[in-house]
Amino acid sequence: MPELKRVAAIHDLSGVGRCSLSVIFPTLSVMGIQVCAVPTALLSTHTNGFGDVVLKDMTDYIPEALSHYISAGITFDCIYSGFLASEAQVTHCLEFMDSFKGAMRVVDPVMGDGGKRYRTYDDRLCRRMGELVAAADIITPNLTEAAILLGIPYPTSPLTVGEMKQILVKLSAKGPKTVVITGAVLADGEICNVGYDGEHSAFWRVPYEMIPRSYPGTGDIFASILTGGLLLGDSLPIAMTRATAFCEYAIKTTFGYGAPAREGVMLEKCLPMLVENSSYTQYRQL
Ligand code: PXL
Repeated sequence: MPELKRVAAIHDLSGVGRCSLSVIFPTLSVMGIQVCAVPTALLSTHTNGFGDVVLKDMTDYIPEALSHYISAGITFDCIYSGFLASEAQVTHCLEFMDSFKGAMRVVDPVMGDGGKRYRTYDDRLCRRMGELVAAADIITPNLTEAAILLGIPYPTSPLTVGEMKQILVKLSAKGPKTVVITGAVLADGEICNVGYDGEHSAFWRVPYEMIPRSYPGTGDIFASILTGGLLLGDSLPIAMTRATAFCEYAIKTTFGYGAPAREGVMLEKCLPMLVENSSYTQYRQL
């Protein structure tokens, strides 16, 4: 029997808008990885552009599901968290991590984008997200989330490579060996996803073409494919390139069709690319 990796995905399920579990399931599944959903909240849509959202908080469900998994002898190769609906969910994510010691710990510290916090995140939840980051092996903030985690202003002008490296190293000093920041605008004119591998003191960048539109859920797709790549044995630069290449393709496809931005990228049209044999060579040293 082939050994398939299994991920506990502690994220919300938003019915409309192609983010979180709605994109994590298909992307990891086509990569041959089993997704076990641990929903943090059920939402009618994501919180960015559809007005008054219906939100059902699933905080109480999470520790009960964990107890069941432990008693049933179920194990996971990876604990991967994202959008959280309450401070208590940080504690529950930590309990998940403690319960499956060998599992890779990926924290996507979903808190905001474009310099702004998402409307369901307050100071206290953001502070507690810092605790989760400290327990992670790998984190995948965007630049907004990196600034929140470090308590610095959101950089509104391009960053030099030296400044970018400092941000990566400071985040890694909080605990995670591997830090990947999405959407970095660099002073040398490139828009990149940048990464730091603290174990080998290596810095990476994967440049991509900027499209003048922001699609919700692309951070989730990126983090999901990065996680999948690392679980399949990719090196960090290859996993970053795999994830960047797919996001760029999905964004350009969606932009090309003129589809409404708030509905996210046209994932259904793009998924086959994830199973094609591609060469991932665009990365460079930062
Ligand atoms: O894609 C991040 C995300 C996840 N979950 C919910 C969101 C967002 C971003 O808006 O609202 C519910």
